[in-house]
Amino acid sequence: MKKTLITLFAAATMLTAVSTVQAGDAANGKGTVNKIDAETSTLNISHEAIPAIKWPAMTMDFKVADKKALSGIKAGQAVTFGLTKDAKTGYVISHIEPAK
Ligand SMILES: [Cu+2]
Repeated sequence: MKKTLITLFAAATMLTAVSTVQAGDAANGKGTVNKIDAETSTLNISHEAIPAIKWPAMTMDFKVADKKALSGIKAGQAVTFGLTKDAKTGYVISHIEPAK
């Protein structure tokens, strides 16, 4: 029984991890990665409009909150991502996944 509960919990955690909408996100976006700079944790993304924060479509640099978010992301890839607002640096990518 205990094992079943642990398995269920792990599955629920994984579902949360792959979801594009996460608690704490200010907005979610869609776009294409142009360039990745792992050293500075910066991505250049051409993103679609993000109505939640009144952004038109544009090409810009984003910082990722955690470098680990970059694993599995490649230049040229279509992605979905979440943004959180950092008091100092503005919007940063909280999570990013290849678009489905
Ligand atoms: Cu932008």
